[in-house]
Amino acid sequence: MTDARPRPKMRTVGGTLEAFEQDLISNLYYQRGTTLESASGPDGYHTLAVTVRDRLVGRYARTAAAHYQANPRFVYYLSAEYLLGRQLRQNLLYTGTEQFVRPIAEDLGVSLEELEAYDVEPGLGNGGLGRLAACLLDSMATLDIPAVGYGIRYEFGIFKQAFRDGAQVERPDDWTFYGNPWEFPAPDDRQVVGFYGSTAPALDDPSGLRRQWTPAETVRGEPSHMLVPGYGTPTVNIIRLWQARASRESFDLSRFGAGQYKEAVEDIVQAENISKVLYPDDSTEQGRELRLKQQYFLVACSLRDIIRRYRLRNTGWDAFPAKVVIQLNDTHPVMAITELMRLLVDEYRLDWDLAWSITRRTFNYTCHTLLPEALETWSVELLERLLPRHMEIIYSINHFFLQEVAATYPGDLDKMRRLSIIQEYPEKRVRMAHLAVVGSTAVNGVAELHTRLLAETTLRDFAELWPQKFHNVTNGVTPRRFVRLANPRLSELITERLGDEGWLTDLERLDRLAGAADDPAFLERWREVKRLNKVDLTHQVERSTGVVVDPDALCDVMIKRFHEYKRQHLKLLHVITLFNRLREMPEMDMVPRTVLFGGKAAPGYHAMKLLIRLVNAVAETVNTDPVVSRHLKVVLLPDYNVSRAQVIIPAADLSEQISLAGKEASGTGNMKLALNGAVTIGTLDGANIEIRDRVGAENFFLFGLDAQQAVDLRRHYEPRAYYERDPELRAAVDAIASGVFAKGDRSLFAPVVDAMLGRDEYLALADYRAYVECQDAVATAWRDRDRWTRMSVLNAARTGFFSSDRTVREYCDKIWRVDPVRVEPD
Ligand code: CRA
Repeated sequence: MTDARPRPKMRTVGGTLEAFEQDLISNLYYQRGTTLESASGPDGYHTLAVTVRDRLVGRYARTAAAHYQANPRFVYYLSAEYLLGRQLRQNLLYTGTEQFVRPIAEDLGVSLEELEAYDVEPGLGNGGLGRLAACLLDSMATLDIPAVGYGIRYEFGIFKQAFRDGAQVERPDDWTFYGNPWEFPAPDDRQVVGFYGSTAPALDDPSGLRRQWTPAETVRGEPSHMLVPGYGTPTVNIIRLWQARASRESFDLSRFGAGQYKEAVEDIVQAENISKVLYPDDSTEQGRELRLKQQYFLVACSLRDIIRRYRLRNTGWDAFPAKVVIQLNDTHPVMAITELMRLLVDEYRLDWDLAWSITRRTFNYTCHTLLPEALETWSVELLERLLPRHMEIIYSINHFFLQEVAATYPGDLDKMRRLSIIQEYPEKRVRMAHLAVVGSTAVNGVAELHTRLLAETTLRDFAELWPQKFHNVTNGVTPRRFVRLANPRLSELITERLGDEGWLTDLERLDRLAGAADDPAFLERWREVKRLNKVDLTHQVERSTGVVVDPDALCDVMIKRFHEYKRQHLKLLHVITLFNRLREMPEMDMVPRTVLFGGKAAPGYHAMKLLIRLVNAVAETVNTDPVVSRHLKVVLLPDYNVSRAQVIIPAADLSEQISLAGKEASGTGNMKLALNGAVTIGTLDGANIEIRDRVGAENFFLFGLDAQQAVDLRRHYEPRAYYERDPELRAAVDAIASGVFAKGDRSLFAPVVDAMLGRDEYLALADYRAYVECQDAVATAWRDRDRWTRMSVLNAARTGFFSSDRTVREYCDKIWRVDPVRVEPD
């Protein structure tokens, strides 16, 4: 793994253009076994990828050496999801080799864009939580924090979304079809994990707390890692992904010999299914055995690896919490708490109290939701079967915890019942969030409002019991991917204005742009950047949907998973209102708009799949109406993912963040859009509040109920009253009911109407009038070009706080207490 090439003088591992070209040709020859004359597209891509990747390997080796030398406290980030985005451009940027590729590619007669078409993004996550994990890892590396991310190498990532007759169809995401040049297998570090079986008392343990588990089934976890380079630093961390493999004995040779081909590989299939697919549900649980298996597989492999790494430089267990801090990304990896207890007590023979003290000091938990249905629980019956020893450990943890509770609140049985890790009714289940809080040092929410509501509602009893455990760490996003890579034009303009690229690692420097918001020449250039980005987006929209949109129209975007609480249906009611207005008054002078939706619905989430159909149906009706389509276009861009986000976000004028207040934990798309100069229309929810505080109320379109008002209204809410009172709302709902968007079929979208007029769970009708009026104010503001551009500039200038570098610094200060380790420069 040594890098024998001459060392460049700059802080880039790029070397010279000639050396890069030489390496390319030699990699093509020796790695792909082909020549320039006969290379295919994938050959070209793969060769470029490994040539760039190799420039990171030297840095990685030096990082590992520096970490070994320093023996620091490490952050281990455990997450069931990572949405890393495409790797090629990122790594060209981080290695400083971007500059070489264009001239070389030109020489060779291919374009970077052609090669990039083969750069598949690993879709190992659903949405915000998975992308947050990737942003935090990017920032940890950039800040030289010794860290390892652990996750699962799903064979199939988040499904690919297509539309057939407007309905979502899901196709498997075979992301490694062409191989994954960014990944290094590490077979020597494989682990074995057990499932099922039985437990028995340990002979020499009078306390009865140590027991022996004999699993009935074992599976191998094979790791590979992807490199996570820091920006502007030689640090390269890794993310280690586990893939399930059957143990070699699983192949039944005798059955195969007897012609029983299916039966012969049955065990293999069963074992390898564990890492087969990412569960494509966002915030709701399916309660499936395989999912629990996945979760345990991830934590069991990762903990063994963490202990292996710890033991490279340390002996004994006393120092473990000083050297290891494990961050649990939501509840999916929370079984790690019980697994560490099992390892320490049963296998390393520590006594219970010491093991518990070590465990509690090692873990921290980030909660990402407020929705009760998203709080994971597992049935005791399933746990007893799949992980019998872990269930016993949970009972013991709960027993000691409830003793603590009883001592604090003597006689308060209600309190005990509410705090217990075990839910008793209607069936016995393990509350993973409770286990997480009990077993962690710190618990954090992901935006100020979220943290406050967690402490007041969802985790209230815990916040009363242990107030000092609760922290807020507002989410952030990496400016490298979401500004520099996604929006090179804006980045150049910013760099020119600020004098250097320092803002990319110190994002609050963007505030110096605020002065430029009054400079007409600057505003003109800002607008020009936006326009060019919108032209790019227009091409993408036309390519993937055939719809032609006007780059000068207001680009109004709502990009996020389809979920009722996010209220895509409220946006749709607004769209239909504009449609109705134009139909009624064809001559009206309406601000031209392109409304762009992007997002997937969980395959089993029928209400949202129907809403997707409705969005597509409305789009079709609007876009083909000769009058309406002159002012309004509606597009649902298929297969929204990180790569598409990178095209949409730089082009957006208006950012839709319209969840019902009190439901969106934070949101991170809101931050990405504001940083790229989109103005937000939003409710007082999640991080919207903090965005508004920073950009100023005059640069943010606020509407709707706040969290408290929403709770109060919910108690006596009657959506029909709003429908009856407001003619425009009635017309919009009636339009859906009438079948105009379904070729006259009144039944197709009836469930959408029924949900709105029936319960309207997320109070869309209550917020409708305020929302439409706010959108009218948006249109008025848009007509004043300079006013709008000023708002746009100020949104970017004042949202530097939302860099994930700041988020990571806060985790370091409040929770992790880790120090950076400097790596020898190139
Ligand atoms: N769905 C929240 O809903 C938040 C991200 C990242 C979510 C978002 O509001 O920005 O996490 N929660 O913190 C989640 O996945 C399991 O809960 C999300 O992405």
